[in-house]
Amino acid sequence: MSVAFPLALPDAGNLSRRLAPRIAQHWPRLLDALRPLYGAGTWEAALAARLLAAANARPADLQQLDVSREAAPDWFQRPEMVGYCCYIDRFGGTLSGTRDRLDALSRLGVTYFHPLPLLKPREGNSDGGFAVADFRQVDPRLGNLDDLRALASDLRARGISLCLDIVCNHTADSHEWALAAKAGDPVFRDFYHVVESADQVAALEAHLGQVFPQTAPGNFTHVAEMGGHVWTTFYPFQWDLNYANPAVFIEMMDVLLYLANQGAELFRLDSAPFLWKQAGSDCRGLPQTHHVVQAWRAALAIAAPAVALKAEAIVGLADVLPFLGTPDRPECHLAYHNTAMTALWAALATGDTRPLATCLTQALAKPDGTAWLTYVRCHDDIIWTALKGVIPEPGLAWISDFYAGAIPGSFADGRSFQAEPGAVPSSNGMAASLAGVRDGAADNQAALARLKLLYGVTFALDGIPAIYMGDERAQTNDAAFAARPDQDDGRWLHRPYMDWARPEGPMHAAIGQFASLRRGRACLHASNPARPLPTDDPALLAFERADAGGDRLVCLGWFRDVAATVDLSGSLGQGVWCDLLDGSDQPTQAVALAPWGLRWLVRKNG
Ligand code: OTU
Repeated sequence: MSVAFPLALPDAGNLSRRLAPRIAQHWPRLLDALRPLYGAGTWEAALAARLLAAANARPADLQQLDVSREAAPDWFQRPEMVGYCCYIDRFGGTLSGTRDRLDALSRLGVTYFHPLPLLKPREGNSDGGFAVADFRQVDPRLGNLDDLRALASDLRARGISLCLDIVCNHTADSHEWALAAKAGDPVFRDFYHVVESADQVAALEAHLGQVFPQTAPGNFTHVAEMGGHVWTTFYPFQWDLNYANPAVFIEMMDVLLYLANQGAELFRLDSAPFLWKQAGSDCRGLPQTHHVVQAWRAALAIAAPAVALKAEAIVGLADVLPFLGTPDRPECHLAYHNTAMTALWAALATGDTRPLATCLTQALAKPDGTAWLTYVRCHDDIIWTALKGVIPEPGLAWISDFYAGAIPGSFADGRSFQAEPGAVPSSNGMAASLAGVRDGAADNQAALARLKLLYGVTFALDGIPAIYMGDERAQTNDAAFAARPDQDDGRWLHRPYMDWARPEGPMHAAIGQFASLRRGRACLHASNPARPLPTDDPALLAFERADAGGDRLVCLGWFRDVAATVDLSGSLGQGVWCDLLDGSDQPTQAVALAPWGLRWLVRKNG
């Protein structure tokens, strides 16, 4: 079977000179990923034509970016990388309003900006924009494509890369493909999964979990016009795409390339584990799903090599790691480090950092040339079941209750989210509220120390640390969400409008300091993983980041509400280390820790 590119390369604008080496390297990889799914066939020429057209349409400034990123492929691993995630309407009102707020990002040292979905959603409830009606249009309430391109180029001028969501598992029920399918077009019917009988639904359901068992029970929705039950893993208006159809792969690849050409530099692959369906399985993280992602990676490497992929797989670490691929079969550049995030919150509740150290040790299996997206909070719930196997289930249930405020003495002000019967409910709430900040309280000092501890550890891990909008001002829950239309989903508790009038306060200063200390610090390059160090006390987290050139940083996190002095000479040797955060000297045999203390230690004079 031929692995030659099926089309001649036109010579317009040096296209062939630019593309030939990339095609030689990545086209065979792309076929290698897709032929096991689709067999050899006419889809190959159709796909090649879309790749060429997108490469041809790539604006000159982005072509230049491609060249510079090919020369510096570690750009997303650099220590200066700092992320920021928000909803556009809640941050800047509109895309152009957001362009006026970029100083707020630069002041925090941000180099990566991830606005949550901003493409045209369905009308009414759209799951916060995760039900996309048109992948090539911006939500008209936020602006238009010109505004998006302008935002991308303003960001790039500041050294900030734009990350966009690719909601690749499903479309809105009002997307033109879904409308055509409903109107009876067999070509588009084949873009979705339609199951005819209730018995077939029951047989499939027997193996499937449920993501939203209360607000969206089951995985199928009966649609009369379709004469059957449409596969809808999430809300009934989110129709799962049928990746067994090569036309679906090609269309979604084209969406990636189109948005890359508008200026997106990273893509968050939403709900990545769910792409491929196979009767009799739980349809999560199937091998074919990885083939699809590997093929997207190869397509981008040909037509838009500046662009990086990030997997959104909020599952156990063993199921996240495959999304980072292998040296022969590269997949995503980045993946959410959700087990570290979840274990961090677990440590804050229990005072036991050992599960977190376990997660960090397991994460050492991450392949070279990739990085984690590290974070404290995001727009979703904290999913405790991702720690199954790390913390026994009764422990996870206790932690879930702790963050719902149901354990006597708990500092947390969060709420439980829906779970399947018998499963541990996940948790909602802004980071500040979960850490115990209460607006108007006489004393938020301990709560702020806890929030700072979480962010300080997250910024010391290997990868891009991402700030969730509002955390930099310790913004609390938006308890009024339920009164708003289409906000019956409990996750809106932690999706407030940015309170620009709120004082920046100590969290802003702390995050700004973490970001500036990261810059240029060789050991904090993502190629140097966080290695846990042994400690005598389960409440003490210690890990080191070390560079081959000798740069070394040890992060300490103390997960207790009392001050302590600890002896670290066993793992660090005798000597004096300096804390970059407060400038103090700390002899290794007597390191002083404040309640919920955090230290970034470097060897003195070394
Ligand atoms: C994602 O989350 C988004 O982040 C959510 O906001 C969306 O509602 C959802 O997809 C549908 O588009 O289950 O609780 O392993 O955990 O895809 C959040 C991945 C989710 C899933 C994740 C999903």
